[in-house]
Amino acid sequence: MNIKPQEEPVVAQLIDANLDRAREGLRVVEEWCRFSLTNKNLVITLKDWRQQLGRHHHKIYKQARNTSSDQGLGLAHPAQRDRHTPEHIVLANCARVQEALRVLEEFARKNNPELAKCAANIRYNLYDLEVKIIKGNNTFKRKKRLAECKICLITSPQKNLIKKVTEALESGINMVQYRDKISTDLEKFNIATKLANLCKKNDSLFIINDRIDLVIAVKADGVHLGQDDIPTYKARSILGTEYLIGRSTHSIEQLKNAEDEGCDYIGVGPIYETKTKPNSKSLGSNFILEASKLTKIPWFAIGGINTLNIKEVLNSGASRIAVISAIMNSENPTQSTSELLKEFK
Ligand code: TZP
Ligand code: MG
Repeated sequence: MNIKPQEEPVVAQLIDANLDRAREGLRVVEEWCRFSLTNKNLVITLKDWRQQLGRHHHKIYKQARNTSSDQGLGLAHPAQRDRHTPEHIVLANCARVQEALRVLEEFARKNNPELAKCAANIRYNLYDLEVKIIKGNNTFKRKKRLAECKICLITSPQKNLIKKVTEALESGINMVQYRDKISTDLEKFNIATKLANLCKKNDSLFIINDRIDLVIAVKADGVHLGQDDIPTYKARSILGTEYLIGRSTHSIEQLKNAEDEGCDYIGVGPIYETKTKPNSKSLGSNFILEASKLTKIPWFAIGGINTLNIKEVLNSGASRIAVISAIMNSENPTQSTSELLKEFK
C-alpha cells in the first residue's frame, strides 16, 4: 500500500464516499448485464472493476467516514424520478460511476496515485462498456419483441404496398419483412425508408430481405436470408449482435443449422403449396409438429397460410406464422389481419 497520510481528512472522507458510489453504481450495472443482457463478459469485467476499487478502499478512508456532516446525504434530484425504464437506470448509473471515478482521480492523485490511476483506467474503459450496454439493450428489446410476434407480414411489390402495410400494422401486425426482388436499388431504398418509419410509428419490428446494406442504411431491426444468401457468420460479423438475423429453412437439417449458426429466428416452409413460390415443394402440416419439437428459437410457419387453414397450422404446433398473399393480396387487409390474429387468442 503506497498511500501518503492525507493532508486533509476531508479528502479521505470524499474518497471514501466516491469509492462507495462507484462500487455501488458498478453493481447496479453488473446486475443488469447479468440478468437482462446475460452477457458473461460484461459481468466479469464489471466484477473485476468493483474488486479493484475494493482493494483501494482502505481503512483510513472508511475511518474518515462522517455521514452526519455530509450535507449531500439523502438529497434526491428530480431527474431520479424520470428514470422510468431499466435502461434509464442503468445509463444513469454509468454516469454516476464515471463522475465518482473522476472525483477519485482528481483527489487521490497526490496521496494515492495508484488509486488515481485505477480510477482513470476504469473510467475510460467504462465509456466503451456503456456503448456495449446500449447495443445490448437494443438486442434485448428486439429479441423481446420478436418473442411476442405472432404474424410476420412479408411484403410483395405492388402499387398499394404502403397502404396495405399501414392497414395491417394498424390492425395489430408487429413484424414486417420488406421483400422485393424486382425494384431498382433506389426504389428499394425509398420504400425501405418509408416502411422503417411506418414500423417505428406502430412499434413493429422491421426486417429486410436479402440486403444487409439496406438494413444498416434505414436502421431496420434485422435481415432475412435464404439458403442461397451469405452465411450467417458473415452476416453477423457485419451486423453484430445488435441486429436480428432470420433464415428461411426447408428441411430439418437446414432448421438445425440455422439455429446452430446463431440465427435469431427461422422461417419454416413452404407448409402448403403457394403461388408466391410456385417451384417449391410443400412440406405439409405434419412437418410443423416436427419443427415445433426441434426448434428452440422463434420460428414462423410459412407458405400458403391463410384464414382458411390457419387453425390447422396452429393446431399442428406452430405459434407464429409468416404470410404474403393472405394480407398483401387481400382486398381488405384490415379484416384479413384481424381474422388471422383472432386465431391466436
Ligand atoms: N418462403 C417460403 S414460402 C414463401 C416464402 C417466401 C412464400 C409465402 O407466401 P404466401 O403468399 O404467404 O404463400
Ligand atoms: Mg434471399
